Amino acid sequence: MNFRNAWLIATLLLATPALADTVKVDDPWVRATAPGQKVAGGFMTLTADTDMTLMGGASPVSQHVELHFMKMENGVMEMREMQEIPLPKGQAVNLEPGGLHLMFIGIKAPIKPGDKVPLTLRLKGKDGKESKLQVEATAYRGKSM
Ligand SMILES: [Cu+2]
Repeated sequence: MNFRNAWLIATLLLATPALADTVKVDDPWVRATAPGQKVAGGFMTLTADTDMTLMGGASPVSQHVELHFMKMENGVMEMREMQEIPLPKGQAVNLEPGGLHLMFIGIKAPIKPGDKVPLTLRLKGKDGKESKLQVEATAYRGKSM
């Protein structure tokens, strides 16, 4: 997806009043890790029914869960941490390999294919109210976009 457009739309929608605070999570998955691997990417599609912001996450399988994005810059793939990811009302935001994603940092034990990985997403509504969303992500060794 085009991140620049996503940010622009998020800005344009700021004037819309908030009604409910729910986020639909589609196809959450985590990339299974090789022995000794300390990080893993987490992916899913998030659709908020009102303007929301993804503030971060937590999981028992890792020390931290960070928000990241990958971007080609001068032919080099760069990964950066984001403080938050806007979830504009009604718009599917894809967390996917090569784009926005969650990063499990400090994996405590190898994540095997088929494992169910519990994940808590931290969300913020437009009124500033924070909420948590429980997600169960399935582990795959590799999965196409
Ligand atoms: Cu990352």
